[in-house]
Amino acid sequence: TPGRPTHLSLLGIPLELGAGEPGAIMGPAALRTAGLPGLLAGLGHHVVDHGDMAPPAPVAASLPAAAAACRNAGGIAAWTRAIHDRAFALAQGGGVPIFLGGDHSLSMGTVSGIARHCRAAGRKLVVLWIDAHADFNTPATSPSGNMHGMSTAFLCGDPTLRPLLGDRPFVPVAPVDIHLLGLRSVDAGERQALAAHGVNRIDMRLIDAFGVPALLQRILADIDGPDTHLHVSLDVDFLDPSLAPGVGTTVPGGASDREAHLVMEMLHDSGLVGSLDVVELNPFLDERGKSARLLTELTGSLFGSSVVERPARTPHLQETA
Ligand code: B3U
Ligand code: MN
Ligand code: MN
Repeated sequence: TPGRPTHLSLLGIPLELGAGEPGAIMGPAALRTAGLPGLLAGLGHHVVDHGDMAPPAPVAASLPAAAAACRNAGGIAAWTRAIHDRAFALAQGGGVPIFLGGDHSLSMGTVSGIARHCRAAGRKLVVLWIDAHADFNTPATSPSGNMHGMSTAFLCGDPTLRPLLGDRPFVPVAPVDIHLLGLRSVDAGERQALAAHGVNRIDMRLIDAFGVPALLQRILADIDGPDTHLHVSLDVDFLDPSLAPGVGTTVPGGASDREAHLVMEMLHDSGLVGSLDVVELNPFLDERGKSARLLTELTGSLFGSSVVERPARTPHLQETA
């Protein structure tokens, strides 16, 4: 295994309230069935599987009308707070948390918890959002009301979504510190807002024209620094639906398995990755586990799986656990 062994903390988040159709609740189980914990341990890492989160009790206080109008808003608010607490605690405990979803609304909790940790630790947080979508809708712009399409807007501090986090300290992520990779389905309202806020966007056209290596190298060179924590949020629909059909929001023209592996390998070699979400896997829609298997292999690549030994840079982020 190139690179150093790392303390990895797996946490299953069986959440599907943010998605348009059910099934993502089974995501964590499918990733375990595909062998994810064993694969990571086999790479030499110290793996602790914290199991699945239990569904939190619904929030007592009611949400403001704008947020409350979204689908399952009360449930999402309760989950966001509970996930935030777990993510913050896991990050504070040292090591690299890996969050197994569950739909992409869970990242409102994971990334906000990581952002709070980074502020406490004096680190800069950069988010790499690997997804066909921008997830930058707000309750006002969303065509669906599905909250998995609003996560990045929440993280950037959209005031109508802020109440989801309740009394937890909210540390916003600057839009310029979010990098969207793999875009090919963006709503009109989102598109305007992304440009206005200066969110970094790499769409499939750029990937076709310039390839993964040049584009990712530019991001990594930009953010490189000993105090940078890179959070990777991997949505299954980044991948082409022919390779990963197990997701509710397939969009044609996605990444190949080779492109996706290269992204993960380059991220590993950077030594910058401090936390990971693997989201939107819907095993009910999968074909004989192929999406779960591919995601498991990609996660392996992110944590050092490699056919030929290659020297990796010493990770900046050292576990304390
Ligand atoms: N942009 C659409 C579709 C969508 C976004 N994220 C996912 N789907 N997974 C929406 O509903 O916000
Ligand atoms: Mn997404
Ligand atoms: Mn998506």
